[in-house]
Amino acid sequence: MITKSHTLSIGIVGLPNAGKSTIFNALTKKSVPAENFPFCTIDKNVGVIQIPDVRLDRMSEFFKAQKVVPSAMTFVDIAGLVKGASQGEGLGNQFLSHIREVDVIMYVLRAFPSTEIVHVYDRVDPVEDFEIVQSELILKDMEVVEKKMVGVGKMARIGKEEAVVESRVLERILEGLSKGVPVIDMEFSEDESDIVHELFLLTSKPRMFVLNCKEGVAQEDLERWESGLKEFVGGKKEYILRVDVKLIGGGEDMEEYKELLGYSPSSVDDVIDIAYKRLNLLTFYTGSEKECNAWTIQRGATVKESAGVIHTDLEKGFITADVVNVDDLLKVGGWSSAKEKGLVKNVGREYVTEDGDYVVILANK
Ligand SMILES: Nc1nc2c(ncn2[C@@H]2O[C@H](COP(=O)(O)OP(=O)(O)O)[C@@H](O)[C@H]2O)c(=O)[nH]1
Ligand SMILES: [Mg+2]
Repeated sequence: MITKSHTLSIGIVGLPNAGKSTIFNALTKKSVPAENFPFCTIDKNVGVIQIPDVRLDRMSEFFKAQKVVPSAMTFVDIAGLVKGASQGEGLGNQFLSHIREVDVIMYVLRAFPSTEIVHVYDRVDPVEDFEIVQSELILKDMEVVEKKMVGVGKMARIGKEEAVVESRVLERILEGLSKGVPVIDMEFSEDESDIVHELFLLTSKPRMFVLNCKEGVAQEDLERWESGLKEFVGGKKEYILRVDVKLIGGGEDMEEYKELLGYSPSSVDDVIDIAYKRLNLLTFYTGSEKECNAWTIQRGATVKESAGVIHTDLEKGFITADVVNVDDLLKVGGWSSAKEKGLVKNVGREYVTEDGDYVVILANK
């Protein structure tokens, strides 16, 4: 499944007082004005930031481009969930609908003790906090699936073949959810995955974790929590970030503070980088004196699908594309020498776009 998107969005989820808004503010300090990105809504809980990209910087410098459009990332600060949110306790329900729209869920988990800032459950246990929040999402998904099953079941009983297949998938999802398994951890065939995707279930989204720490938190606690969370991100420790809100934006006393902490806390760029990896994305480029663009697409996408990110018409009318690695292009001094040196490949619709490709698309209008 290819996400055709010039931006991707990350929903910040967690218990109240976990530090979500603090981290959201740090991340979006470098927010771009919303009018640069017509697709984004104006909302104080939504921040759009540009993805730092040295290749795009070099390319726009080379072309002396009049306009530069980097890829963007949207962060959505979703208000705190507590037990019972799926039933609509507090404002829970409303915020669950915000999560539905994001590509990745970033769980912010409180890993700092404090006497002044109350923890809703009066203890520090990020792994359990995650499980509480996730079970609310699971309950919400169960509700959606159950509702869906009613309609699909009817169609299945009158013998609609697609409905029979869908109904089987729904049953399996429900069974998994009722055992506490989020959809992302269930296995589906390719056809089934399409059905699952259409449901936009909350627990089908990839997860990443931010442990909101500060100095004085014991290393062994951090390590224990990380290993507790690891299984939820396919065993990949890189999807768990230790963040210190004081340092996320960088700072002058960084080095001194690192020593105090005993590790290097993550920066805004690290968070973006990991989210990018989590979604299995790559960047490709288009550029000229007029405008230089960085585009985002999932790995595995063909050049024709990539063309669709730029414009749907380019995908529809796709004929062929010329491709060269952007660094190579700049190294040899531009298009004509890249062509002369045989670096430019002419490719068909089945070509799989690579990270760093500079593409020129030929399409029927
Ligand atoms: N000591 C300390 N306080 C923090 C930290 N992160 C957030 N806070 C404070 O905890 C309170 C709740 O944070 P907030 O970001 O609003 O939490 P949210 O409810 O998850 O959005 C605020 O008073 C923050 O200043 C942290 O890492 N250390
Ligand atoms: Mg908040």
